[in-house]
Amino acid sequence: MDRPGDAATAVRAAASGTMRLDIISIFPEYFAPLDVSLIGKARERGILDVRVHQLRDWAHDVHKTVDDTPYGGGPGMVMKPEVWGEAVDVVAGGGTPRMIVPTPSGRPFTQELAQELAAEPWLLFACGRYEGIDARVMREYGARLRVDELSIGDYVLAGGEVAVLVMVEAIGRLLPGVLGNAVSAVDDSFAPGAMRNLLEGPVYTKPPVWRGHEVPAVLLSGHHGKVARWRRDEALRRTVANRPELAAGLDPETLDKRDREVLDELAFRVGPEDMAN
Ligand code: JFH
Repeated sequence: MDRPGDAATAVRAAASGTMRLDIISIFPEYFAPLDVSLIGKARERGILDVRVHQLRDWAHDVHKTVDDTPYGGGPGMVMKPEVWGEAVDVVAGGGTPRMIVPTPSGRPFTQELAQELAAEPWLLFACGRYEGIDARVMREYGARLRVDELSIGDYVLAGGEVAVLVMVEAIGRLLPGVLGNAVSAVDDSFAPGAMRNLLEGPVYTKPPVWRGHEVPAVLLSGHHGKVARWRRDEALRRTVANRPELAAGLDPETLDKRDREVLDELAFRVGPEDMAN
């Protein structure tokens, strides 16, 4: 297998459009997992070109300071704009990567956004720590680049690094040639399209009985129509149990008679929320 710097890899990059990912962080060690598994293989194949940068390389004082106290008071520290400015200027160079800044106050990172980002040639991820990055950094680069402040969920991490790992994995598996089975990525629960708003049901493999637990007989029947119907029943049940807000948003027009039976058994009502009380 050839290496990302090889001539063969450079040729493939130019021909098939390698995605370049730059990541700026004070903890580059966080990104060791990008050397393994799906993303590691994509890098070996020349599909992904990942470059991790130490933010402190652009801090000039003896202590390599990247943070300072917040204007207006309050707890914690804020990342200084000058260090970020030098880092992004050098990493972006004269180019125009799409800049992604994880933050708990960003717009949601969704499967739809992962698909949109998977079509970009170059992404630059800026990982904050402490209470975040001085807002003028996003203002400055928002005038030159497309800047997205994104949240991976409603909980507070200690910094942007883990959010970037999540986003890189979600985006990376959508790139052509990354997944062994090219069709699996388009069939995801949250992919925009037919099965949107329905979670996946349970899955099983051999043996048919394990510690006394049987695989549902319908899956061994070879009856494709019955299997599809059973899977949809299970998907509906699981969606009602785990994500009632998704189930409530199902379009009644997309529900057949059997769907309505399953939902009736669960005493679940589809449609706009009742605002009458
Ligand atoms: C990040 C951190 C902000 C401020 C009340 C709630 C938050 C701590 C950089 C993304 C998601 C993150 C995330 C991303 C980047 C950074 C820690 C930020 C505050 C006020 C406290 C620093 C967190 N989806 N969750 N977390 N932090 N508080």
